[in-house]
Formats: sequence, structure tokens, C-alpha cells
Amino acid sequence: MGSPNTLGSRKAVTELRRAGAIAILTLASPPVNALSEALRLGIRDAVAVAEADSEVSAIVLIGAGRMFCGGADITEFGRPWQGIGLGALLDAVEDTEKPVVAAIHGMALGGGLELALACHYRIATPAARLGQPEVKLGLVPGAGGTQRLPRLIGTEKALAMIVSGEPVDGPAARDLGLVDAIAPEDRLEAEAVAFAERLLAEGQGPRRVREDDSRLEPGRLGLFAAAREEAARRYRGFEAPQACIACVEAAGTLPFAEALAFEERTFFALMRSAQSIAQRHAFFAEREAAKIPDLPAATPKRPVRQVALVGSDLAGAGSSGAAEGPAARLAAILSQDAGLTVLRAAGAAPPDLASCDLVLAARMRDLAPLDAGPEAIRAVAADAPDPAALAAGSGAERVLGLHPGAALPGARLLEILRGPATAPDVLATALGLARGLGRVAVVTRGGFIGPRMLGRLRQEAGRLVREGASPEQVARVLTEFGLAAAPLGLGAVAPDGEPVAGHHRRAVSDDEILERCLDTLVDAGARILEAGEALRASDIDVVWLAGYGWPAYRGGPMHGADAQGLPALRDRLRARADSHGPDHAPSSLIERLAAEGGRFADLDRRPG
Ligand code: 3H9
Repeated sequence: MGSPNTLGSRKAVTELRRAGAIAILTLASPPVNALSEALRLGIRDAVAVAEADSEVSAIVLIGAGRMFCGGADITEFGRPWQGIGLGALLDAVEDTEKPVVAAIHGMALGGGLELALACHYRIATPAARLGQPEVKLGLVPGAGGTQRLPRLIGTEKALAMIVSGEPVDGPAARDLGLVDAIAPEDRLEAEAVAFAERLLAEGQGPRRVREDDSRLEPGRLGLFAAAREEAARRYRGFEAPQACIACVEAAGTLPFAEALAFEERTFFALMRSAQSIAQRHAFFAEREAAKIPDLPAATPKRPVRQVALVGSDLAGAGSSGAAEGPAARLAAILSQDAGLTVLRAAGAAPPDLASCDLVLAARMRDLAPLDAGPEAIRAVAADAPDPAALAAGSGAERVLGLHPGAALPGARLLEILRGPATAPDVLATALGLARGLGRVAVVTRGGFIGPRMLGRLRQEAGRLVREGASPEQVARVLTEFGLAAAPLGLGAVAPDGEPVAGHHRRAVSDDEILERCLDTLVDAGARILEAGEALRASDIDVVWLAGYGWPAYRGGPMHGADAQGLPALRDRLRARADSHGPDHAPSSLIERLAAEGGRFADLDRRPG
């Protein structure tokens, strides 16, 4: 093992080499060193080699590339473990008789942190992020996180990290006792080796987290009841936070091995749950949305440093943006970005546009007469920009639409509407802008996805009120489903059309309200998809998840329809077309998929 040595029999996902008496085991499975079957086997074998090598006295575990480890391989979920399970691997690492030091840079998340917890010592860079984000995927940590973390940092602090899923950085991890030392990124490996050498010099052997119960707080009165209450309030509707609390509680009430088995059972039960499937769908959907098939990754982006707001709607736009239209809200978002200078009209005079990279208006007509210099990108932020106007006039290749979603506190969407002539570098620039603003971009054609679907939803809500539902009932039903009715304009819907007279009004059940609202919304999404205006069904889900407060545990409207089955949806829409009129009829896409036994998600998987 003297010289660099890869375990060659499989695709090399680990590298094992030696520095004196220290074996350095590098995880090398880009992009995130996810603990796939190959990596699990690679670690098992490399640890065994190091353990058996009489010239090795300690082991340093480190990640190649951007991070230590992004966790279990989520793409393997839903199948039984192959090769070796993660729990069994971590037991083997912890059992090693030679001290194992985890050297952490970038991310140590989920199974990645659990791997570090199974090591005997931890050293991290200041910028490292250590966390158990499983809860955000509708899961509990499933490889000892709920058992080892409380033993290392105390029950209360572990509960906070596991239930929120929020990571901590290197210095915070040191303060918590989660890591033993901090090292600069460019010296991480060298310092980890030096750390291991010091351990050997001091005669320190393995220090196993599972063997130290001193920081557990099993008897702390009210701790778990308070955590349950807080989680129920803060994460209304989510199952996983409560399951996380139960697993951490088990750390104090059951022997280690039994509690570990309880955690593993809970993990696998949740993995099969509708909520976790929906939350994992949301995770991948968000990453897919960033991929635009006809936009090569290397497409150049323009710098965006100076933004001008034009048109009377934006001239005096406040910076709160809360109760205002999409353009004013977007202006507020741009103004909060320290890297951007936002120019507003001073009095009646338009801002000086000569040096602007982006010009934003609430209406196309404010952009049309602009002499914004030859280069500036012109963006309109309106619910329903005129598609013809997007393509008209000179400079149409620099025109696009931008929409920040609903006026909701947690919204992080930026819909990007490309016109027929929008140039690739202009689109790439808008995607870069979204990323810089910390927003999730969804690219669309023809019109914005969110406002169009919301329009159909409001219309159906109005019809329900016309037929006899009260606006309060509609708002309550949608709120109970998990939507923020009032900010979506569904708080007090007016009847759509003339109110139905006297005895024709009827009691409308909660179930009918929910079913009709959701069916209409999905049908609206299907029509957008069918027209080729959304790239994927999952993009529509991302719009609703990131921009309109759709609960993550429901995965988005299209995912929800897939999960329930499209034939039933088709049948309900057909029946409604008979009773309420042909504009309730299912879109031809729903007809086709229902007939084929297909799902919206199947369309996303087709090549091209
Ligand atoms: C877990 O660990 C369970 C255990 O407790 C118990 C088991 C028994 N697996 O986000 P990016 C892909 S649950 C597979 O664009 P970034 C991702 O899809 C897991 N794939 O990069 C993308 O693929 P593509 C707990 C993964 O730098 C590519 O990597 N861990 C995984 O913006 C790049 O990702 C988590 O919940 C994964 N674990 O952010 C962490 N992670 O290029 C989940 C990423 O094909 N991951 N990919 O689109 C993240 O939060 C971010 O990806 C991370 C990097 C912060 C790591």
C-alpha cells in the first residue's frame, strides 16, 4: 500500500494510500460521494485492507472533490440494500481497532454525517456543513444518526438538528462537540494526518460514540413533549419530524442495538410512505428543472450588475412588495440582493438606462419604446404577458418574462418565460440570475405556469361558490389541504357568474370542493404540458412547491394526480363535463395517459 493504490476490481470510488503509519482513505464518487452500493463496498474493503496492514496504525477518511459526503444514495431508495447496508458498514467502521479520523470539508449530510459519527474522531473545515437533512426527504436518519448524535452532542441539541434538518458549520460543530478540531481547507488532509499521529503518540485508541451514554438526557422532564408540540406547530402535516423525535427518544430508553433497530425500521417504513416519496420527488424535480435540453451548459452568461425599473407601475414601487403585483415583488427581491444596483425612476424622469444590464417592467408596453442601449435584457413581470408582444419588435432576442410566484413568505421561485426569439445567452443569464438570487428557476414558453393554473383554480373556486359553497368553506378546505388560501387570492372567492337562485343552490361537501379544485388545477397543468409550454410535469410541481406554497409532503399537483391514478381523474372530469358543461372535460393528454395506463412522470422520463 506504499504508493497510491486504487481498489481496481470495481469502478474506483475509493482510493487508499499511506502517509507513514496513517492510511488515507479517500471517497471519490463525484459529484457528492453519495454512499452508493459501490462506495459502501469500497469503504468496507479499504477499511479491511487498512485494518489488516500491520504498517498502518490509524486511518483518515476524507472526501475527494467538493465535499466529504452528501449522504445515502437517494437514487437507490425503494430497493433493498445490495452489497452491504449502510448501518452494517458503519458498525464495521466503528468497530475498527485502529483509530479512524473523519476529515470533513464541504458537506457531511445524512448518511455522510452518520459515517463521520461512526468514525472515532472528527476534524472539519470552517466552511464545512454538517447535518441530518433526512427529515426534509420525509425520513429519519437511518444509519445511527438518531443514536450517535445525541450521545455526542446531547439529546436536546441533537433533537434540534435532526428535527429541523438544518446543518451547522465547522465552528458551530466544534462548539457542539460534534467535531474535535478545525483545519483550513487547503491543509485539511495534512492536519488530519497530524491529528491521527498525535493520537498515536498519546496512546489514544478508538473512541466509540456508541459507548458513551453520558450526554443522553432520558429523564429530562417535558423535553420530548415540548419537541412534539413544537414540531406539530412548525411542521404541520409532516410525519417525519414526529418520527425523528421518537427515534431520538429511543436513544435514552432502549439499549443501543435495540434503538438502532427501531431507527432502521422507522427509516424503511417512512421510505415507503407517500410523504417521503413526494418529498424525494420534489428534491429531484428541483434539480431537473435547472436542466434545459436545448441550452448547453457552456452557454455564456452576461453579467447582471445594474437593473433599471421602468414604467409607471414600478416608478414608485415600495421595497416591501408584499401586497403588490409580480413586477413590484420581483423589484423588491432584486433590491435585496447586495450584488445588484437597482435604479428607479427619480420623479417623472426614467432611470438612466445606458449602463443597465437588465430592464424590468410590469407591462410589455413600457419595454417597447425603450432605447436601453443595444445590450440590455428586457424583462416583463406580469401574470399574463402578451406572447405576441414578447416576440415583436427589434431586440426580441433580448426579451423574456420573469415571475416570482405568489406573495408568500417562503416563495423561492423564479419562472422564466422564454419568447420565440429569446437568445440562449439571455436565457442562460436569467437562469444565472435566479441562482444568484437563491431562487429555483423554471423555464416555460407561451405563458407563466403558476398564474395560468392559479387562474383556473380561482375560477373553479368561484363556480363552487356560485353553486352554494361559502367562500369561507372553500378557503378552509384549501387551507386544510395545506395551501395558504388568502395570499393565493382564494381567501374570499366571489361567485363565478350569476349566483344560482334560491332552491338551485345546494350544500357542497368539503370533499367535492377539494376534488374539483385539484382536478381543475391538474387539468390546467396537463394542458400546459400538452402544449409543450412546460418542459416536464415535474417542472409544474416545482412551480407549485417553490412558488405557491404547495406542501412538500404532497409533492406537487402533477405528482399527486399520478399517485392517485389518472383513470380516476379522467372519469371525474368526464362526469363533470356531463353535469357542468364541456369546459370541464379532461384534456386530451389526460385522456391519452389514462387510456395507456401512463402517468405524467412517464413523459418526463422519455428521452429528449
Ligand atoms: C440519507 O442519507 C439516509 C441515511 O440517513 C440512512 C440510510 C440508511 N444521493 O444538489 P446538486 C445528486 S438520505 C444521490 O445539484 P449542490 C443530485 O441529484 C440523504 N444523488 O449539487 C445531482 O444530480 P444531477 C441525506 C444525489 O452542490 C447531483 O448530485 N442527504 C444526492 O447544489 C448534484 O447535486 C441529503 O438529503 C444523494 N444523497 O448540492 C442531501 N445528493 O446532477 C441531499 C445529491 O444528476 N443533497 N445528488 O442532477 C443535497 O442537499 C445537495 O445535493 C448537496 C449538493 C448539498 C449535497
